[in-house]
Order: sequence, then structure tokens, then C-alpha cells
Amino acid sequence: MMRRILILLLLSCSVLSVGAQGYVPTESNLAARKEFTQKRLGIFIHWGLYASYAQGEWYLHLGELNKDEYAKAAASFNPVNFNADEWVAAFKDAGAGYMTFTSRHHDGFSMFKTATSTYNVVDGTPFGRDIVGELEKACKEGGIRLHLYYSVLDWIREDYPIGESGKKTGRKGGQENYDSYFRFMETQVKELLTQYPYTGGLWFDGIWDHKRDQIPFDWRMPEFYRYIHAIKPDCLIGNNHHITPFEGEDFQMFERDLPGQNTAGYSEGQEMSTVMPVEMCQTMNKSWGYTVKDLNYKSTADLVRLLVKAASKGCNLLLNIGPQADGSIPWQSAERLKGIGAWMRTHARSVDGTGISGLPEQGWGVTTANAESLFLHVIAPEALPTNGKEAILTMGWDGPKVKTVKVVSTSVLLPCTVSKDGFLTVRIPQEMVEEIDTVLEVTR
Ligand code: JFZ
Repeated sequence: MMRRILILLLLSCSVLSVGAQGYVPTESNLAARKEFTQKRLGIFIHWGLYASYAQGEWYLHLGELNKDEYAKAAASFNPVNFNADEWVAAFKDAGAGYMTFTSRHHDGFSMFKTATSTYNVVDGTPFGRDIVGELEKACKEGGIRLHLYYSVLDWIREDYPIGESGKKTGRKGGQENYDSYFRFMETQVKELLTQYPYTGGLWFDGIWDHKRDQIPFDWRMPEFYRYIHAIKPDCLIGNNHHITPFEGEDFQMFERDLPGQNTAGYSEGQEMSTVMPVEMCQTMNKSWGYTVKDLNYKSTADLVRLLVKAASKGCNLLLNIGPQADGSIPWQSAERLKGIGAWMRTHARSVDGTGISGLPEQGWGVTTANAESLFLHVIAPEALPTNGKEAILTMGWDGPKVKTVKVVSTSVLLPCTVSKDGFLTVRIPQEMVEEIDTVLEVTR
């Protein structure tokens, strides 16, 4: 009993600390949050000057390169195969509702037109086109939302207070000035929100660069967020800081793990918010930015199952692609987008617009629910007992009477029984068990 009270107390404290205090989201912000959770799949794009080297987005740091040598790649950055409309069409075809694009990563190169420096795609490359601008236009026309990734950590600016990474990029040093850097970031986010007004959210990253500082580093994020919300109140702010959301944030994110799990080691002690939208990001292979040697792709089936598991926890999946230097999407990623799309065409309504069902995770899979239906996702059919002809699904059931059970892909109705001692049993003919996920729709 004492333990239960303690747990309840702890829970209520953490709920209060999530997004409470001074920040009150506007009606339009709350509406944007709601919209954000209606489509469970987003596509993450890591694309910048680093694509030239094909060694991932951390190459400037990991390769121990000098920033001015690295910057020479701008002189030949000419992604002739980049086509924003084609990207957006491919993402929509996969069933995605939004994309999140790296407007500026830790290497300090801006993929948009900025007045702060010529080290940007418009002024500093032979390509000369505004990539964020073209993506914004394509997203708007295509009806998918655009979020922009922005790194608060910078490996090239002299005024950025150097943290754990980017120590060997050849900065002169002695000019660290967070005030000046903070103003620079304000200028850039203002450019993003005013030049590309269709931008629906900002995805910050890099705060962990100072997490081991002796004297805690004050990023002044609540102040930064107030500045952003004053420009655009419905801008959804999220930050990949791996800890409980700060004041002023609008959604919570998890990196490479489902909420509640910590296999990648980024989510220790990070509890899932009960009041904000939640998103997890994951790579298709192992890298974010295009990495020529990384062919460790997850299967389409596993990616769909990840999406389904995320949806069952009320969480979006932001699935990453690292386009190549020429602006094309690696064929392995394009193939997976197509596969996900094929599945989504028949099953989207079992993930989009759904939330947590309240039923526990099962050995055979997970469940999602909307106002009308409960969806049983059989993603591990090998866990079901079989009589040779049928796979037999059983689960505890104290819910209302079951009206029908239907296979979502084919609309075939399956017989089901609810026993007096509270078990629902559905017999799935073996030939109807699908490879990726057999989705059964239960109406009550
Ligand atoms: C960050 C970025 O550094 C990475 O390049 C990518 O954009 C990813 C989505 O987000 O990844 C992290 C996050 C945390 C740490 C390092 C990299 N960390 O805690 O040291």
C-alpha cells in the first residue's frame, strides 16, 4: 500500500514537472499538437554538406578535420538530382504525414538562405538554390507538414562555448560568448519561421554537448522558446535532450528507442509525457547522414512493426533517411518507403488517428485503438498456438461485448468467442496470417 502511494506521488510529481510552470500553449498550438499525433509516421532527413564526404553527419568531428578544409566541399556541392516534389511525393506515398529536415547540423552549414553568413547553400555553393525553401513549398503543396531540425551545438563558430565535441576543428579560441551565439540562433530561427512560414515545428539537438560541465551550462532554452512562440505561437518545439521536457516545449522525443525502453542508452530516466505528443526517431540503417559503408538496413517488415509498436504507445515514428550528395535518396531507403507505403495503403487507419488502447502488450503483438475500433496487431505470429489449420489468438477480455472481428487487409470476418472467465479467442486461418502484421479490427 505504502509503495503504491509512493509511486502515485512520484507519478503526479513527474506529470506536474512535464511542461507545467509558466508556459501556456495557445489554442492554435494545442490544435497543432493534435494534428501532429493524427499521422503516426514522419520522415527524418539528415542532409547537409557532410553528404559530400559520405561519412555521416559527424565527419567533421570524428574525422578530426579542420573546418576550413571541410568547408571546401561547398565549392562543389551541386546536388543535381535533388527534387523536393519527388521527395515529398515519395514520403506521402509511404503514408507519412510530415517530414523533419536538417536545416543546420553541428557542422554549421545552413541548408537555407541566411543573412548571418555566406556559408549556406544559396550563397556558398554552385547549386545556389534554397533547399529548405524548395522543401517548404513542396510540403505545402503536397499537404505534408514540415518540421526543421536545428543544432544548438556548433563546431565552427568562435562564439559558441565549446563543449565535449568539435574541439579539433581549428577554432582560434578565446572568443566564446554565449550571449552573442544566442542572438545568432535567434536570428536564424526567426529567418526559418518567417522565410518558411509553413514550418510547423522545430527539432532542437545538441544540448547534451554540455551535459558533463562542472558548472551546469545555462542554455537559456525557456527564453529561446518564448522568443520562438512569440513569433509563431503554434510552432511545435521539441528538443533531443534526452531528459524530461523543459518549460516551453510542445512535444517530447525519444532517440532510437520506444518510450519506456532504453536499449540505445539515450533514455535513462526519461519518463513518457502524459500531456504532450511523443515522437521517437530511428534510422533505417545505422546512420543518420549518408554513410557509404553502412548497408545495415532494417527490413521493411521490422520498420512497419516499429511504427505499429510506436503507435500502440501513442507515439509517432520519425524514420530517417540520409540522402546522397547528388540529392537522391539511397535506393535501399526508397525501396523501404515503397514497402511501408504498400502496407499503409491497406492499414493506415490502424495506426493513424489511433492511440493507446489500454490493453497490455501481448506475446503475439500490440494493440491500437480509435473511438470506433480496437486493432489487434499480430506481429509475432510464432507466439500463437496453432492446430495446424488455424493460429489461435487468446487474450484477457473484460471489455464490452464483441460485435465483429475482421481482417483489415481483406475485410474477411473471423469467428470469435468470449468465454465466461474473460478470454477473447479468435481463430485465424493459417493462410490469412500475414508476414508483416496481421491486423484484426475488433468492433464493440
Ligand atoms: C544527435 C546528433 O548528434 C546526430 O547527428 C543526429 O542528428 C541525431 C538524431 O541526434 O545524436 C546524438 C544525441 C545524443 C548524443 C550524441 C548524439 N549524446 O548524448 O552524446
